[in-house]
Parts: sequence; C-alpha cells; structure tokens
Amino acid sequence: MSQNGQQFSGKASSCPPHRITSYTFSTQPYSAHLPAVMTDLEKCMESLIVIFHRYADEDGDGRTLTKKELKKLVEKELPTFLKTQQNPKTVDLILKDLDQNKDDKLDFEEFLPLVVGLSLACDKCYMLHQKKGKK
Ligand SMILES: [Ca+2]
Ligand SMILES: [Ca+2]
Repeated sequence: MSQNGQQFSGKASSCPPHRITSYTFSTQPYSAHLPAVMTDLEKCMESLIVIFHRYADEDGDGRTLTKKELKKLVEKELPTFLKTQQNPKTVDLILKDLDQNKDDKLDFEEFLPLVVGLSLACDKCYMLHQKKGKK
C-alpha cells in the first residue's frame, strides 16, 4: 500500500470545494489498529477500496482507473446497472461525467460519486418496495 497521510493531505488541498473538507481524515487509525470485528459499514468501506484497487492496479498504477479498467469494473461489479443502460457508450459517459481533472482516468475520489449515485438510486427503490410491502 502506498497510502500515507502526506499523500492524502497533498491531495486534499487540490480538492474542489464541494468535496468534504470539514473533517480531518487520517489513514492512521485504520492501518494502525484494524479492529478485530468490523462493523457492516466499515466492511462496506473496505470493500469499496479493495474493489477499486483490484481493477485500478491492473496497469501498475493503482491510484487511478483507466477507461479500460473502469469498463472491466462496471462489467464485473455492476452488471445489473449495465444491463439497465441501453447505451453502449455508458462507460465513456461515466468517465466523462466523473473525471474532474480531465486526465481520462478516475481516481478514488472521482470514482466514489458513481457508487454514491447508484446507492441513492437503490435507496429509492428500497423505499418504494417498502411502501408497497406495507399496503
Ligand atoms: Ca490503473
Ligand atoms: Ca481524473
């Protein structure tokens, strides 16, 4: 792992203003004392990171997803989402949409809105489903 506090703080300063800056994030607690039992949410966060790097590491640069890596990630990890998209250029559109610094790659911060957006959509379905169930 090449993650360290210094790298993170260097990156944070270049963050667009809409990103979270009001908290102090440190990579220390998680790498220093991994809890014996992780909560569900912690497991989700870990999964996100692990999955991102599983695909991002393929070209030797684990910090970013190239279009090829992103395509593979979406195909393998989000097949249902991909099926609902009729557009064969879906991956191009995702990349164009999320690539804030226009380097044709997605770093982890740029990748997260995809997961957040899909989670929001899923939550709406979940709520609808629950409402239907109650009736
Ligand atoms: Ca990569
Ligand atoms: Ca980028």
